[in-house]
Amino acid sequence: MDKRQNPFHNENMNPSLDHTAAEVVNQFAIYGEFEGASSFGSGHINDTFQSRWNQAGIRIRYTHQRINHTVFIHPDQVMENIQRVTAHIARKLRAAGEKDWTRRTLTVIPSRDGKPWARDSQGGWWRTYLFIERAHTMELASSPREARFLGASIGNFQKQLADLPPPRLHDSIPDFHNMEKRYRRFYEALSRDSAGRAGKAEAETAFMKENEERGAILIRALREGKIPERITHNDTKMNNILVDDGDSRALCVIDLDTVMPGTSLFDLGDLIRTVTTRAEEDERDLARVCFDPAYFKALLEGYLSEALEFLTDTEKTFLAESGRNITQIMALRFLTDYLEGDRYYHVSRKGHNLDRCRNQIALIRSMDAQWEKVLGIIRSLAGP
Ligand code: ADP
Ligand code: GN1
Ligand code: MG
Repeated sequence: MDKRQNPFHNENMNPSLDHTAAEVVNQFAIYGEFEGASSFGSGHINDTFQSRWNQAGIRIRYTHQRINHTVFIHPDQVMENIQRVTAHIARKLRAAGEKDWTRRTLTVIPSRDGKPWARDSQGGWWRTYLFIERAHTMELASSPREARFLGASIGNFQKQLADLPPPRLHDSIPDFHNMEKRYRRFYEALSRDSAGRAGKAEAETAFMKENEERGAILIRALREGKIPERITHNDTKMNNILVDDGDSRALCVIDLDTVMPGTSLFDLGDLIRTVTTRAEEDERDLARVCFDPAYFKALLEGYLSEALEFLTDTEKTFLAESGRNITQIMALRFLTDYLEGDRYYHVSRKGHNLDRCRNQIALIRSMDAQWEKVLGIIRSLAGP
């Protein structure tokens, strides 16, 4: 196809990708007149597009994603998880008489032969969702009020999935938040130093070594059965929550590839990591990377308004540690990817992964500097 005629074409995109995107939309059970499409979103893993259709005079949009097949080696299992989880939430919303429920959970559009995915001629895996209108994602929270909504949405998401019928969901990425395994891979990358970068990351490496023991707390508690396994999202950074354009309330939890068994603390932790900071994850001006206790308090209030009824006493003892823990695992993963030559995360500049690692370490230091406040807030909201 001539790229000027290709509605998916985007100058910044890998040239083969716009072609395959255009090829794949017609495999999904979408009816109407195709009007155009473009790439969308800023995720680190998948490639996202929106398409526009005329259905008997009404403009309707869909979201299409090419699933990163290197990261998710069983895309069919990922889609089976997503289909079960979204259908379960949809049933609950409808039973509760929730208006507008198709904006409150993702809706999977099947392929024309009834599968929740379709393949392109390059071997790529694709999925399609209803495009959720009048909503946006945010990279930073701009008020404690927003932080409270975000916290409540993840507490509610965990609550909605607490009674998902068996079987157990697939582990879409086994050991995704397993700090001990992440450390093993980090040490391998460090000793191999395949990209010749270890010398540029000595301070960060030292930080990681100093914090190794503390970082293993959550995964050990889970393994030893001290905290329960639940169905969790595992990638609850705040830009994976769609927010209503009108009232800024959290509307829908998206990016469900990593929904699988985990601990509630992974999800709370990733929210703390992204909602309580005043700078984006790759901000280089580290003076701007500050943990804000007011956002932390509001986030916890929102989360606990939904989660207090199901959290065990032992889970509550780890609430404070959860944010520090997930921030540490991100620092470690960014550093490992930097050492391995940027093979995992999308990067858009030299040293991008090292910048992200430094940023996350700065956030941990800022949390540590205010740790007594963190503990005080937890005590006031969740008891001793
Ligand atoms: P990634 O894994 O790459 O982060 P996401 O699933 O988070 O991909 O999607 C990337 C972006 O696409 C989101 O931040 C959001 O802006 C947009 N998006 C994804 N799904 C939808 C949807 N169903 N409706 C509207 N926008 C969506
Ligand atoms: C990735 O897909 P995205 O951009 O929402 C990553 C998360 C990290 C995040 C860091 C499957 O999330 O684990 O926390 O980047 N997802 C996967 O921004 O590895
Ligand atoms: Mg995302």
